[in-house]
Amino acid sequence: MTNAMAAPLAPFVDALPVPSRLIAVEHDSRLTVGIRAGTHRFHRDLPVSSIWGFEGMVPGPTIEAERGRPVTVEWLNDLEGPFPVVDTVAPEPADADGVPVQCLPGLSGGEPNRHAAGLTGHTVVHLHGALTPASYDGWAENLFAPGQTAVFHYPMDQRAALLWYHDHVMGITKLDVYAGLAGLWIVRDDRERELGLPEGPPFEAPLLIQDRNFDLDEQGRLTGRLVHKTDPEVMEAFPPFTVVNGKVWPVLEVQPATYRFRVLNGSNARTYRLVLLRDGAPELERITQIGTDHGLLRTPVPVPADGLVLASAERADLLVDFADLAPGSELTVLNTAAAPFDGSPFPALDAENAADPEGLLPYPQVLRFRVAGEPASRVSIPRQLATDYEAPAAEALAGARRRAIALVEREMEHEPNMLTMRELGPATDADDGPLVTVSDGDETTRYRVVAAHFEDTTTFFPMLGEYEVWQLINLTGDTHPIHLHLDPFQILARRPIRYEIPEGGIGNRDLAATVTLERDPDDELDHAIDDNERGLKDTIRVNPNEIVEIAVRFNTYSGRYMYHCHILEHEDRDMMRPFVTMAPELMPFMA
Ligand SMILES: [Cu+2]
Repeated sequence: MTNAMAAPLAPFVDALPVPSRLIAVEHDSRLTVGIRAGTHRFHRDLPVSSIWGFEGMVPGPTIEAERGRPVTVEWLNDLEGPFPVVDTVAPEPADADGVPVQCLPGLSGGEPNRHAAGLTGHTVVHLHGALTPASYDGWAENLFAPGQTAVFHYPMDQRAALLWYHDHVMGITKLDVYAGLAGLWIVRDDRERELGLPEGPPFEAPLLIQDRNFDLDEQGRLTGRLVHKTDPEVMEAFPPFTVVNGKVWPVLEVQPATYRFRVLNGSNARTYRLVLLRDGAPELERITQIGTDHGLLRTPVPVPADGLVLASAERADLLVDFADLAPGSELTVLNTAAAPFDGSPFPALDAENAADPEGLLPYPQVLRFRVAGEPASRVSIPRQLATDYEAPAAEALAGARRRAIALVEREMEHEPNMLTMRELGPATDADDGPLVTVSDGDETTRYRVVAAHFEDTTTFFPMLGEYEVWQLINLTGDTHPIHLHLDPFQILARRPIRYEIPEGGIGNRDLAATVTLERDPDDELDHAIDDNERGLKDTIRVNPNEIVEIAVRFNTYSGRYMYHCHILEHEDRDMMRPFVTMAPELMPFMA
């Protein structure tokens, strides 16, 4: 018995596109990138779609930079309306047959959002994962309108890694990125070259994974018109068609050789758990992960037994070995993660049965590899990769400033739920309002909320050069990928919690909750830290019933930055907060 729905598009018929490369040193490290409306064909059998893209393309060009060679980009906003995406909330979560509307193309009875239709193209560009001075980091309120340009300087004083640039406009990032405003950015350095890793085509290929949906015409045929559809029960968009480098379910011809795939989940909300199958059986042992968000791991690691989990904005640098395969062999990448993702496991052995419309995963297909041509180079995988970082020492963290943030979903009537970060400060005995208590063994800490919304007073002022430990306390039922701008961090712990929130405990600003650091009896997650999370990260998954502790040290740039959930629908609906990095000698002058 299968849950699979008949797909309205044929999988694995379009070749995987390779985004055009813009190599900075070939342009004297001065680039001009137009941001404009364009057209794009997402599948052989779809009409062309109107999009907004960098250079009018989906995805934008892959910019390649060298460590230590600063790059200047003139971002030239040439956008014009009409906004190419129909945004809608369907009136019901399922159609007359009980199929969740998010699994289906078309508007499902939803009215087009006229405010979205009226967007004319204000934008701002953020380079995710870059160590960028605050002026050029793409603050979500510092917009440039059509006809205006922004000249941003990127020092590139950072290790080799896969970054990505994308629109970051307050409140509408979910729409602008969905319209196509995203592209990859690769930093390269000598360490990677010493290791002899594949660089450039054909043996290195980026895989930018997104999900998209399209409208229907009056005859029920797919048009290419992009649709961002949510429903009364799910405020995030989980579109049914998986798109890699801009094509729905593409196929890549590979030689019998080792390939390096630079994988980014660029979806609005969907988390993927990727499994590689041949003849229906998982072959995850072909995959070795060598890098994560901020570049190389210390040592290569296998992907987790269930598959490679990537939430929105997470990256993986993978070596995949096809060298032993005969021409004609086919391998398929499937996604086994239901949505909204809550960390629940799914065995790789069952990947062929992952289709789950109830879990907003009607089509698990992602990508296919087809082996063809002559055997070529097999890369021997070095045992030692990065040597420039270690887990922070206990002594270094002993005096670290500790911060606590509760992740909270506030149920709303007649409008989508609000997701917020509640920054917690110590409560005094005089505080008689709602409190959050966190009990760890005999020790109980009492907190009150000191900030709840983006525009509330800034309360985080990290000192440059000093370690901080941030506790992310998930009091919601879903996994949130939390992203810090500026410097990378390392995960210290994932700790199971049980908690209670009294009736009415989640207010507009207040929060009452009792959190205990022990496993909830109904909790089935293992709360493990995967080997591939023990690198330099800028986005970390915080699962339900869990506190994630990270160690972060901001080193170079003073200024106002943001941290936020990278589910774009959450980020746009208030799951974002500022912080200000400070030079210590300026602190005495702060009021
Ligand atoms: Cu979130």
